[in-house]
Amino acid sequence: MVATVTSHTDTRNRAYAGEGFDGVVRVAVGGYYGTGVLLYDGHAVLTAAHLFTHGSTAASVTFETTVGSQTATASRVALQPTYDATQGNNDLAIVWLSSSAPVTAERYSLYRGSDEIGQSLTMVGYGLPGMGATGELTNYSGGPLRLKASNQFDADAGTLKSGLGSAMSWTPMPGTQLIADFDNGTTHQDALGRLIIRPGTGLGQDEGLITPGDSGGPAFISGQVAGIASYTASLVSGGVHPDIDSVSNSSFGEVAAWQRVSYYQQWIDQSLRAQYTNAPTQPAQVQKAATEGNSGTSYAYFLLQFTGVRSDPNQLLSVDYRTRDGSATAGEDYLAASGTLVLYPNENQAAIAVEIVGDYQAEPNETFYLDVTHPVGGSFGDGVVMLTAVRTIVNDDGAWL
Ligand SMILES: [Ca+2]
Ligand SMILES: [Ca+2]
Ligand SMILES: [Ca+2]
Ligand SMILES: [Ca+2]
Repeated sequence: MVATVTSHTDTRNRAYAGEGFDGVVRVAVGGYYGTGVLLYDGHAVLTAAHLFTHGSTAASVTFETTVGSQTATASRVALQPTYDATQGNNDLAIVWLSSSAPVTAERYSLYRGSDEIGQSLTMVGYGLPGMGATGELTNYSGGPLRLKASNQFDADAGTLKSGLGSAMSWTPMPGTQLIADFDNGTTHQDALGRLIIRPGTGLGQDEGLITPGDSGGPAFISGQVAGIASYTASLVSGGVHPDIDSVSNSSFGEVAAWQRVSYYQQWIDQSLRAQYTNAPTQPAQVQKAATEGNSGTSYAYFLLQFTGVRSDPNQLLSVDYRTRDGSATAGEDYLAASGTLVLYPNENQAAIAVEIVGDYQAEPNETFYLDVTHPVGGSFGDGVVMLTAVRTIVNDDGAWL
């Protein structure tokens, strides 16, 4: 994926296994390919809805991690309910895996802030390689490559539409798509500088843009998923034509759009939670011990409840959470998890799922903790700044001596 400043044969743009991007996957749908990103629950991949517009919903996902390549089939696909193929709006899909993802693949949290514009991003994906000066390599015949590049979110797509009007043939929903341009350091190819006066001539050799096959791939801010690759465009407005070659090919002077994950966090979070099997819905159902299992991962759940009254019914409530080792070790016995749990309007409780790693090794029963901090919109009670719960992983592999 990713058109870059230097050639794809330059290792600077490779996202090799073990470098933090092993949760970025290749998604196959029918005969079409895109990219996706493994979400925090270890069972679902976020990608683009438009991968599913060719008549097939039979999807598979390929991981490349430190233990090699593994392909998992999808058990379920959900397109964003208001996806609009004509306008490219709400272009998101969630693909659930028929089994848990490899434990060697990173799970990623969502970027939940609304301050993306002006921040730099790292894009990763399996699209066609190419170079900014000449565009994507349409005749590329090598195997799929996972590449990475950087850029900066310069504008909301709605701002671009306001500035360009009919020079843009589609109408993005304001606030839902983030735009970056492919700079080569010159003002002439500074597309957003010239089109809507958002000047910036790029990140030098780190700069890049998405290409075909990157659709659905993540744009990370600080290691969290902030955008999902959606489309590119070679824009012309009045006498301004920043594209270096006037061909739509992900070259210098073009722009790209990512669906804005922070805008869609409620749909993503609630879709994931709805697929948790046997999650507790009341305190009496919470299981403080979880049987280890023998392969893949299974969930231990924590239940967060808000028992107060919202000052405003539309207020979002949230807490931060982070696992901590007891006698169990993160990465071996369970997978470390941290993030923000948001309770949306009309929601007063939700489960946090932590993955327990199954194996056949006899061990003692072991414990780990979940620390919950920073309540927003509520409190833990006078003077209480942290809540801690413990879970026991119960050995199921015979006597441990
Ligand atoms: Ca740029
Ligand atoms: Ca620029
Ligand atoms: Ca071009
Ligand atoms: Ca076991």
